[in-house]
Amino acid sequence: MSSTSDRQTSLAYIGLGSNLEQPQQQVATALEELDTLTLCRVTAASRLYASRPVGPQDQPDFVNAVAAVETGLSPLALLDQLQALEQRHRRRRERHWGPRTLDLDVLLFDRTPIVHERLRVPHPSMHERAFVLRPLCEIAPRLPLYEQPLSQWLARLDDDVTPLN
Ligand code: ROI
Repeated sequence: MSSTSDRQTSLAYIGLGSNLEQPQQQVATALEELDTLTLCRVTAASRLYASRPVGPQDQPDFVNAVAAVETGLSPLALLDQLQALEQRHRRRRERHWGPRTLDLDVLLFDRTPIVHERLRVPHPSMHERAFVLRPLCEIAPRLPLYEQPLSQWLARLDDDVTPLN
């Protein structure tokens, strides 16, 4: 987008994940596409990480990343844009907690907690997931989550998440 400086913008952190159909490519492309969404600009992106699946183990390893997105959209309008992008990747979700082509989650939206039937922010599981915290710490190590730095949350976890690039 050309400029977001003349309007009220927010900073959202988006988690990306894929474990189907060339996951590395899915995530790399999605990171570029985030920058093309209406009123969205990617201001930071983590490396890509390989991670063992959380949940059912009979599925491929995941590729995960996190992006910081400056946006003039409301949280729900951003969610709509992310879901449309998932659909353009022909998102498949074979079962609950099963493999998927592309998953885009709003992790944080400014410092605003959101409780809505479509969206909860902070993402309710992010503090217990190394595949989210490891890439997020790379781009925003001092960001607080429930009044503690992200790095402290990550230090509590078994971190089997490894950078790919
Ligand atoms: N596990 C990993 N490692 N990465 C993910 O992105 C991911 N996403 C999910 C579940 C199935 C919970 N497990 C995951 O939705």
